[in-house]
Amino acid sequence: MLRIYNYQDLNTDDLQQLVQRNVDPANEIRSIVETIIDTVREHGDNALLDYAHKFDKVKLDKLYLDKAELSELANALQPEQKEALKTAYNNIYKFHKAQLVKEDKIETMPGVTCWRELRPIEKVGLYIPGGSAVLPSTFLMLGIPARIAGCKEIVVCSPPQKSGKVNAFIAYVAELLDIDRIYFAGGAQAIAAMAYGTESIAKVDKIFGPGNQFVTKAKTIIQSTTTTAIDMPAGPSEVLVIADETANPIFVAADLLAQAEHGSDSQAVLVTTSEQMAEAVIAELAKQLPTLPRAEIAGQAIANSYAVIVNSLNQAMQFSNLYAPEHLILATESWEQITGDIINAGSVFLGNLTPESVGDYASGTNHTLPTSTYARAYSGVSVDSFVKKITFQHISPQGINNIGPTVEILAELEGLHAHKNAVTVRLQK
Ligand code: HSO
Ligand code: ZN
Repeated sequence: MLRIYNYQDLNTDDLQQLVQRNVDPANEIRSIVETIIDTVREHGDNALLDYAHKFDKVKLDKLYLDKAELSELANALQPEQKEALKTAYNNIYKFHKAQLVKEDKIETMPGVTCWRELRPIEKVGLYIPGGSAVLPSTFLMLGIPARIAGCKEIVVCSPPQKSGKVNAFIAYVAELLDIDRIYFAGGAQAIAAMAYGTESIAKVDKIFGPGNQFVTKAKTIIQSTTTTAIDMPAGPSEVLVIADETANPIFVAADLLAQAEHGSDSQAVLVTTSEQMAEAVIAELAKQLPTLPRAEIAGQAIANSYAVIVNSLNQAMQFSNLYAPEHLILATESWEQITGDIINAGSVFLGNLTPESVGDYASGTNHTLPTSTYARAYSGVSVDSFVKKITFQHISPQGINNIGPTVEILAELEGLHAHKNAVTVRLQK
Protein backbone atom coordinates (compact mmCIF):
# COMPACT_ATOMS: atom_id res chain seq x y z
CA MET A 1 0.00 0.00 0.00
CA LEU A 2 0.88 3.67 -0.14
CA ARG A 3 3.76 4.74 2.05
CA ILE A 4 3.03 7.91 4.05
CA TYR A 5 5.49 10.74 4.64
CA ASN A 6 5.08 13.88 6.70
CA TYR A 7 6.28 16.90 4.75
CA GLN A 8 7.67 18.55 7.88
CA ASP A 9 9.91 15.54 8.61
CA LEU A 10 11.56 15.69 5.19
CA ASN A 11 14.80 17.61 4.63
CA THR A 12 15.96 18.88 1.24
CA ASP A 13 17.79 15.64 0.42
CA ASP A 14 14.77 13.51 1.34
CA LEU A 15 12.59 15.65 -0.91
CA GLN A 16 15.03 15.34 -3.81
CA GLN A 17 15.07 11.57 -3.35
CA LEU A 18 11.33 11.41 -3.20
CA VAL A 19 10.68 13.30 -6.41
CA GLN A 20 13.32 11.46 -8.41
CA ARG A 21 12.08 8.79 -10.80
CA ASN A 22 13.12 6.39 -13.52
CA VAL A 23 16.83 6.67 -13.23
CA ASP A 24 18.89 4.07 -15.03
CA PRO A 25 21.95 4.12 -12.75
CA ALA A 26 23.77 1.14 -14.21
CA ASN A 27 22.98 2.26 -17.75
CA GLU A 28 21.44 -1.17 -18.30
CA ILE A 29 18.61 0.12 -20.43
CA ARG A 30 20.98 2.26 -22.47
CA SER A 31 23.18 -0.63 -23.49
CA ILE A 32 20.24 -2.82 -24.55
CA VAL A 33 18.76 0.04 -26.55
CA GLU A 34 22.06 0.91 -28.22
CA THR A 35 22.35 -2.64 -29.50
CA ILE A 36 18.81 -2.50 -30.91
CA ILE A 37 19.49 0.83 -32.63
CA ASP A 38 22.71 -0.48 -34.21
CA THR A 39 20.98 -3.64 -35.41
CA VAL A 40 18.10 -1.75 -37.05
CA ARG A 41 20.54 0.67 -38.60
CA GLU A 42 22.53 -2.18 -40.12
CA HIS A 43 19.80 -4.66 -41.06
CA GLY A 44 16.77 -2.43 -41.67
CA ASP A 45 13.51 -4.26 -42.36
CA ASN A 46 15.04 -7.64 -41.55
CA ALA A 47 15.95 -6.47 -38.08
CA LEU A 48 12.36 -5.28 -37.57
CA LEU A 49 10.98 -8.65 -38.66
CA ASP A 50 13.39 -10.42 -36.29
CA TYR A 51 12.45 -8.17 -33.39
CA ALA A 52 8.74 -8.69 -34.07
CA HIS A 53 9.42 -12.40 -33.75
CA LYS A 54 11.59 -12.04 -30.67
CA PHE A 55 9.68 -9.39 -28.68
CA ASP A 56 6.13 -9.43 -30.07
CA LYS A 57 6.09 -13.19 -30.69
CA VAL A 58 4.75 -12.90 -34.19
CA LYS A 59 6.15 -14.09 -37.52
CA LEU A 60 5.29 -11.34 -39.98
CA ASP A 61 5.39 -11.73 -43.74
CA LYS A 62 5.19 -8.01 -44.36
CA LEU A 63 5.93 -4.93 -42.33
CA TYR A 64 2.75 -2.90 -42.68
CA LEU A 65 -1.01 -2.84 -43.16
CA ASP A 66 -2.36 -0.72 -46.03
CA LYS A 67 -5.55 1.36 -46.20
CA ALA A 68 -7.79 -1.47 -47.42
CA GLU A 69 -6.57 -3.84 -44.70
CA LEU A 70 -7.01 -1.16 -42.06
CA SER A 71 -10.51 -0.35 -43.14
CA GLU A 72 -11.45 -4.03 -43.08
CA LEU A 73 -10.16 -4.31 -39.51
CA ALA A 74 -12.05 -1.15 -38.52
CA ASN A 75 -15.30 -2.80 -39.60
CA ALA A 76 -15.23 -4.91 -36.48
CA LEU A 77 -16.12 -1.91 -34.30
CA GLN A 78 -19.60 -1.41 -32.86
CA PRO A 79 -21.40 1.79 -33.92
CA GLU A 80 -21.21 3.24 -30.39
CA GLN A 81 -17.47 2.58 -30.28
CA LYS A 82 -17.01 4.46 -33.55
CA GLU A 83 -19.22 7.24 -32.21
CA ALA A 84 -17.09 7.55 -29.05
CA LEU A 85 -13.89 7.75 -31.08
CA LYS A 86 -15.49 10.37 -33.33
CA THR A 87 -16.58 12.48 -30.36
CA ALA A 88 -13.05 12.34 -28.98
CA TYR A 89 -11.70 13.17 -32.43
CA ASN A 90 -13.97 16.21 -32.74
CA ASN A 91 -13.12 17.61 -29.30
CA ILE A 92 -9.38 17.11 -29.75
CA TYR A 93 -9.63 18.63 -33.22
CA LYS A 94 -11.48 21.71 -31.96
CA PHE A 95 -9.06 22.33 -29.10
CA HIS A 96 -5.96 21.90 -31.26
CA LYS A 97 -7.27 23.84 -34.25
CA ALA A 98 -7.45 26.95 -32.05
CA GLN A 99 -3.70 26.67 -31.47
CA LEU A 100 -2.98 27.67 -35.06
CA VAL A 101 -2.62 31.38 -34.56
CA LYS A 102 -1.27 33.86 -37.05
CA GLU A 103 1.04 36.39 -35.44
CA ASP A 104 1.02 40.09 -36.34
CA LYS A 105 3.77 41.71 -38.37
CA ILE A 106 5.73 44.03 -36.08
CA GLU A 107 7.28 47.26 -37.27
CA THR A 108 10.16 47.62 -34.79
CA MET A 109 11.25 50.93 -36.38
CA PRO A 110 9.66 52.77 -39.29
CA GLY A 111 10.48 50.66 -42.34
CA VAL A 112 11.82 47.68 -40.34
CA THR A 113 9.24 44.90 -40.33
CA CYS A 114 9.67 41.52 -38.61
CA TRP A 115 7.29 38.59 -38.28
CA ARG A 116 6.98 34.83 -37.86
CA GLU A 117 5.18 32.31 -40.02
CA LEU A 118 4.41 28.68 -39.36
CA ARG A 119 5.58 25.90 -41.63
CA PRO A 120 4.79 22.26 -40.94
CA ILE A 121 7.57 19.81 -40.22
CA GLU A 122 7.53 17.78 -43.42
CA LYS A 123 8.07 14.22 -42.21
CA VAL A 124 6.91 13.14 -38.79
CA GLY A 125 6.92 9.74 -37.14
CA LEU A 126 4.23 8.72 -34.65
CA TYR A 127 4.84 5.92 -32.20
CA ILE A 128 1.64 4.32 -30.93
CA PRO A 129 2.31 2.04 -27.96
CA GLY A 130 0.68 -1.35 -27.99
CA GLY A 131 2.38 -3.38 -25.30
CA SER A 132 0.35 -4.32 -22.26
CA ALA A 133 -2.36 -1.81 -23.27
CA VAL A 134 -3.19 -0.71 -26.82
CA LEU A 135 -3.67 3.05 -26.96
CA PRO A 136 -5.75 4.26 -29.92
CA SER A 137 -6.27 7.50 -27.95
CA THR A 138 -2.55 8.24 -28.33
CA PHE A 139 -2.98 7.92 -32.09
CA LEU A 140 -5.66 10.64 -31.96
CA MET A 141 -3.48 12.82 -29.72
CA LEU A 142 -0.58 12.72 -32.18
CA GLY A 143 -2.35 12.37 -35.51
CA ILE A 144 -4.80 15.26 -35.09
CA PRO A 145 -2.20 17.99 -34.41
CA ALA A 146 -0.01 16.53 -37.19
CA ARG A 147 -2.90 16.85 -39.64
CA ILE A 148 -3.84 20.34 -38.43
CA ALA A 149 -0.21 21.47 -38.79
CA GLY A 150 -0.21 20.13 -42.36
CA CYS A 151 2.70 17.67 -42.11
CA LYS A 152 3.29 16.12 -45.54
CA GLU A 153 4.30 12.64 -44.51
CA ILE A 154 3.06 10.91 -41.38
CA VAL A 155 4.79 7.61 -40.62
CA VAL A 156 3.00 5.51 -38.02
CA CYS A 157 4.60 2.63 -36.13
CA SER A 158 2.89 0.36 -33.65
CA PRO A 159 3.82 -3.07 -32.33
CA PRO A 160 2.02 -5.96 -34.05
CA GLN A 161 -0.45 -8.05 -32.11
CA LYS A 162 0.04 -11.81 -31.98
CA SER A 163 -2.49 -12.08 -34.83
CA GLY A 164 -0.09 -10.16 -37.07
CA LYS A 165 -2.59 -7.27 -37.23
CA VAL A 166 -3.16 -4.09 -35.30
CA ASN A 167 -6.06 -3.53 -32.96
CA ALA A 168 -9.36 -2.55 -34.67
CA PHE A 169 -9.54 0.73 -32.76
CA ILE A 170 -6.16 1.76 -34.09
CA ALA A 171 -7.31 0.80 -37.58
CA TYR A 172 -10.41 2.98 -37.22
CA VAL A 173 -8.38 5.96 -36.00
CA ALA A 174 -6.12 5.49 -39.04
CA GLU A 175 -9.26 5.84 -41.14
CA LEU A 176 -10.38 8.99 -39.29
CA LEU A 177 -6.94 10.50 -39.81
CA ASP A 178 -6.66 9.35 -43.42
CA ILE A 179 -3.41 7.46 -42.74
CA ASP A 180 -2.12 5.24 -45.57
CA ARG A 181 -0.17 2.64 -43.67
CA ILE A 182 0.63 1.41 -40.21
CA TYR A 183 4.05 -0.16 -39.83
CA PHE A 184 4.55 -3.07 -37.49
CA ALA A 185 7.35 -1.92 -35.28
CA GLY A 186 7.40 -1.54 -31.53
CA GLY A 187 9.78 -0.38 -28.83
CA ALA A 188 13.27 0.97 -29.41
CA GLN A 189 13.38 -0.70 -32.83
CA ALA A 190 10.51 1.49 -34.08
CA ILE A 191 12.31 4.63 -32.94
CA ALA A 192 15.53 3.49 -34.63
CA ALA A 193 13.65 2.71 -37.86
CA MET A 194 12.08 6.18 -38.03
CA ALA A 195 15.38 7.91 -37.15
CA TYR A 196 17.54 6.05 -39.67
CA GLY A 197 14.98 4.83 -42.18
CA THR A 198 14.78 1.25 -43.46
CA GLU A 199 13.89 -0.21 -46.87
CA SER A 200 10.19 0.37 -46.19
CA ILE A 201 10.08 3.01 -43.44
CA ALA A 202 11.03 6.60 -44.29
CA LYS A 203 13.50 8.48 -42.13
CA VAL A 204 11.55 11.28 -40.44
CA ASP A 205 12.44 14.76 -39.16
CA LYS A 206 10.78 14.38 -35.76
CA ILE A 207 9.49 11.45 -33.71
CA PHE A 208 6.49 11.69 -31.38
CA GLY A 209 4.88 9.44 -28.87
CA PRO A 210 5.10 7.99 -25.40
CA GLY A 211 6.41 4.58 -24.53
CA ASN A 212 8.15 2.50 -21.91
CA GLN A 213 11.67 3.18 -20.66
CA PHE A 214 13.18 1.50 -23.72
CA VAL A 215 11.27 3.73 -26.13
CA THR A 216 12.18 6.82 -24.12
CA LYS A 217 15.83 5.84 -23.95
CA ALA A 218 15.87 5.23 -27.71
CA LYS A 219 14.35 8.66 -28.31
CA THR A 220 16.92 10.41 -26.12
CA ILE A 221 19.76 8.54 -27.85
CA ILE A 222 18.64 9.27 -31.41
CA GLN A 223 18.02 12.91 -30.47
CA SER A 224 21.71 13.35 -29.71
CA THR A 225 23.14 11.06 -32.40
CA THR A 226 21.00 11.76 -35.48
CA THR A 227 19.36 14.80 -37.09
CA THR A 228 15.91 13.53 -36.10
CA ALA A 229 14.27 15.51 -33.29
CA ILE A 230 11.87 14.20 -30.65
CA ASP A 231 8.78 15.63 -28.98
CA MET A 232 10.03 15.07 -25.44
CA PRO A 233 11.56 12.31 -23.34
CA ALA A 234 8.17 11.00 -22.12
CA GLY A 235 8.52 8.04 -19.80
CA PRO A 236 6.18 6.07 -17.52
CA SER A 237 2.96 7.90 -16.74
CA GLU A 238 2.38 9.65 -13.40
CA VAL A 239 -0.19 11.63 -11.49
CA LEU A 240 -0.05 13.81 -8.41
CA VAL A 241 -3.34 14.47 -6.61
CA ILE A 242 -3.62 17.36 -4.18
CA ALA A 243 -6.56 16.70 -1.87
CA ASP A 244 -7.93 18.61 1.08
CA GLU A 245 -10.87 17.75 3.32
CA THR A 246 -13.31 18.74 0.56
CA ALA A 247 -12.08 15.90 -1.68
CA ASN A 248 -13.96 12.65 -2.16
CA PRO A 249 -11.72 9.70 -1.19
CA ILE A 250 -13.58 7.40 -3.61
CA PHE A 251 -12.76 9.71 -6.51
CA VAL A 252 -9.18 10.25 -5.38
CA ALA A 253 -8.51 6.51 -5.08
CA ALA A 254 -10.08 5.93 -8.49
CA ASP A 255 -7.82 8.60 -10.03
CA LEU A 256 -4.70 7.14 -8.42
CA LEU A 257 -5.60 3.68 -9.72
CA ALA A 258 -6.34 5.01 -13.21
CA GLN A 259 -2.74 6.08 -13.34
CA ALA A 260 -1.39 3.00 -11.63
CA GLU A 261 -2.95 0.61 -14.14
CA HIS A 262 -0.79 2.06 -16.93
CA GLY A 263 2.26 0.13 -15.81
CA SER A 264 4.07 -1.20 -12.79
CA ASP A 265 6.56 1.66 -13.25
CA SER A 266 3.81 4.32 -13.16
CA GLN A 267 3.57 6.54 -10.12
CA ALA A 268 0.51 7.88 -8.30
CA VAL A 269 1.24 10.41 -5.56
CA LEU A 270 -1.23 11.78 -3.05
CA VAL A 271 -0.49 15.08 -1.33
CA THR A 272 -3.04 15.92 1.30
CA THR A 273 -3.67 18.44 4.02
CA SER A 274 -5.72 15.90 5.94
CA GLU A 275 -4.47 12.76 7.63
CA GLN A 276 -8.01 11.38 7.69
CA MET A 277 -8.19 11.89 3.94
CA ALA A 278 -4.97 9.90 3.49
CA GLU A 279 -6.42 7.07 5.54
CA ALA A 280 -9.76 7.17 3.73
CA VAL A 281 -8.02 7.09 0.35
CA ILE A 282 -5.86 4.16 1.41
CA ALA A 283 -8.96 2.29 2.57
CA GLU A 284 -10.62 3.02 -0.77
CA LEU A 285 -7.55 1.85 -2.67
CA ALA A 286 -7.75 -1.45 -0.80
CA LYS A 287 -11.40 -1.73 -1.81
CA GLN A 288 -11.10 -0.72 -5.45
CA LEU A 289 -7.78 -2.29 -6.39
CA PRO A 290 -8.80 -5.97 -6.23
CA THR A 291 -11.78 -5.32 -8.49
CA LEU A 292 -9.57 -4.19 -11.38
CA PRO A 293 -8.64 -6.52 -14.25
CA ARG A 294 -5.16 -4.99 -14.15
CA ALA A 295 -4.92 -5.27 -10.35
CA GLU A 296 -1.47 -6.81 -10.46
CA ILE A 297 0.08 -4.01 -12.49
CA ALA A 298 -1.79 -1.31 -10.57
CA GLY A 299 -0.82 -2.90 -7.25
CA GLN A 300 2.87 -2.82 -8.17
CA ALA A 301 2.63 0.83 -9.19
CA ILE A 302 0.83 1.72 -5.95
CA ALA A 303 3.57 -0.05 -4.01
CA ASN A 304 6.07 2.29 -5.74
CA SER A 305 3.96 5.32 -4.88
CA TYR A 306 3.37 7.33 -1.72
CA ALA A 307 1.34 9.93 0.13
CA VAL A 308 2.66 13.14 1.66
CA ILE A 309 0.88 14.88 4.50
CA VAL A 310 1.23 18.66 4.36
CA ASN A 311 -0.15 21.41 6.56
CA SER A 312 -1.63 23.65 3.86
CA LEU A 313 -2.59 23.74 0.19
CA ASN A 314 0.31 26.12 -0.19
CA GLN A 315 2.74 23.52 1.07
CA ALA A 316 1.05 20.95 -1.16
CA MET A 317 1.79 23.15 -4.14
CA GLN A 318 5.41 23.56 -3.09
CA PHE A 319 5.83 19.81 -3.14
CA SER A 320 3.96 19.49 -6.41
CA ASN A 321 6.15 22.09 -8.11
CA LEU A 322 9.22 20.20 -6.98
CA TYR A 323 7.77 16.90 -8.24
CA ALA A 324 6.68 18.51 -11.55
CA PRO A 325 3.96 15.95 -12.28
CA GLU A 326 2.83 14.94 -15.74
CA HIS A 327 -0.76 15.18 -14.48
CA LEU A 328 -1.85 17.30 -11.55
CA ILE A 329 -5.33 16.89 -10.07
CA LEU A 330 -6.59 19.54 -7.65
CA ALA A 331 -9.15 17.57 -5.67
CA THR A 332 -10.40 20.52 -3.68
CA GLU A 333 -13.24 22.97 -3.87
CA SER A 334 -10.64 25.72 -3.44
CA TRP A 335 -8.84 24.98 -6.70
CA GLU A 336 -9.29 28.53 -7.94
CA GLN A 337 -7.19 29.82 -5.05
CA ILE A 338 -4.14 27.77 -5.94
CA THR A 339 -3.98 27.43 -9.74
CA GLY A 340 -1.92 30.61 -9.95
CA ASP A 341 0.79 28.94 -7.83
CA ILE A 342 1.31 26.05 -10.25
CA ILE A 343 4.77 26.35 -11.76
CA ASN A 344 5.60 22.85 -12.99
CA ALA A 345 2.97 20.44 -14.38
CA GLY A 346 2.12 18.86 -17.73
CA SER A 347 -1.68 19.07 -17.58
CA VAL A 348 -3.96 20.14 -14.73
CA PHE A 349 -7.40 18.84 -13.71
CA LEU A 350 -9.45 21.20 -11.59
CA GLY A 351 -11.98 20.31 -8.91
CA ASN A 352 -13.61 17.12 -7.76
CA LEU A 353 -15.51 16.34 -10.96
CA THR A 354 -12.54 16.50 -13.34
CA PRO A 355 -10.84 13.12 -13.54
CA GLU A 356 -7.63 12.75 -15.51
CA SER A 357 -9.41 10.15 -17.65
CA VAL A 358 -11.42 12.85 -19.45
CA GLY A 359 -8.21 14.46 -20.61
CA ASP A 360 -6.67 11.08 -21.41
CA TYR A 361 -9.41 10.44 -23.94
CA ALA A 362 -11.83 13.03 -25.00
CA SER A 363 -12.10 16.51 -23.48
CA GLY A 364 -9.79 18.00 -26.10
CA THR A 365 -6.40 18.50 -24.40
CA ASN A 366 -3.41 16.42 -25.42
CA HIS A 367 -2.33 13.49 -23.29
CA THR A 368 1.25 13.30 -24.59
CA LEU A 369 2.93 15.09 -21.72
CA PRO A 370 6.31 15.50 -20.05
CA THR A 371 7.03 12.98 -17.28
CA SER A 372 9.93 12.29 -14.90
CA THR A 373 10.33 15.97 -13.82
CA TYR A 374 10.60 17.16 -17.44
CA ALA A 375 7.48 19.27 -16.85
CA ARG A 376 9.94 21.73 -15.30
CA ALA A 377 11.09 22.62 -18.82
CA TYR A 378 8.87 20.94 -21.43
CA SER A 379 5.27 21.44 -22.56
CA GLY A 380 2.94 18.70 -23.72
CA VAL A 381 2.43 17.94 -27.40
CA SER A 382 0.35 20.48 -29.34
CA VAL A 383 0.12 21.82 -32.88
CA ASP A 384 3.27 23.82 -32.03
CA SER A 385 5.18 20.57 -31.76
CA PHE A 386 4.49 19.85 -35.45
CA VAL A 387 5.52 23.19 -36.90
CA LYS A 388 8.54 25.41 -37.15
CA LYS A 389 8.17 29.13 -36.63
CA ILE A 390 10.25 30.88 -39.24
CA THR A 391 11.16 34.54 -38.79
CA PHE A 392 10.97 36.97 -41.69
CA GLN A 393 12.03 40.60 -42.08
CA HIS A 394 11.82 43.29 -44.69
CA ILE A 395 13.68 46.62 -44.72
CA SER A 396 12.39 49.55 -46.78
CA PRO A 397 14.49 52.55 -47.96
CA GLN A 398 13.34 54.43 -44.89
CA GLY A 399 14.10 51.34 -42.76
CA ILE A 400 17.73 51.03 -43.89
CA ASN A 401 18.28 54.70 -43.04
CA ASN A 402 16.75 54.15 -39.61
CA ILE A 403 18.51 50.96 -38.57
CA GLY A 404 21.70 51.12 -40.68
CA PRO A 405 23.82 53.40 -38.43
CA THR A 406 23.07 51.27 -35.36
CA VAL A 407 24.24 48.12 -37.14
CA GLU A 408 27.36 49.87 -38.43
CA ILE A 409 28.36 50.83 -34.89
CA LEU A 410 27.66 47.38 -33.46
CA ALA A 411 29.58 45.65 -36.27
CA GLU A 412 32.50 48.01 -35.73
CA LEU A 413 32.39 47.22 -32.02
CA GLU A 414 32.73 43.49 -32.76
CA GLY A 415 35.47 44.11 -35.31
CA LEU A 416 33.37 42.56 -38.09
CA HIS A 417 33.89 44.94 -40.99
CA ALA A 418 32.21 42.85 -43.66
CA HIS A 419 29.08 43.02 -41.55
CA LYS A 420 29.36 46.79 -41.35
CA ASN A 421 29.99 47.03 -45.05
CA ALA A 422 26.84 45.08 -45.94
CA VAL A 423 24.93 48.02 -44.45
CA THR A 424 27.25 50.81 -45.65
CA VAL A 425 26.97 49.86 -49.34
CA ARG A 426 23.22 50.13 -49.05
CA LEU A 427 23.25 53.44 -47.17
CA GLN A 428 25.52 54.88 -49.85
CA LYS A 429 23.07 54.02 -52.60
N1 HSO B 1 -2.46 8.75 -19.08
C1 HSO B 1 -1.74 8.47 -20.32
C2 HSO B 1 -2.62 8.57 -21.54
C3 HSO B 1 -3.65 7.51 -21.70
N2 HSO B 1 -4.47 7.06 -20.76
C4 HSO B 1 -3.97 6.82 -22.81
C5 HSO B 1 -5.30 6.17 -21.26
N3 HSO B 1 -4.99 5.99 -22.51
C6 HSO B 1 -0.59 9.46 -20.44
O1 HSO B 1 -0.98 10.78 -20.36
ZN1 ZN C 1 -4.11 7.36 -18.68
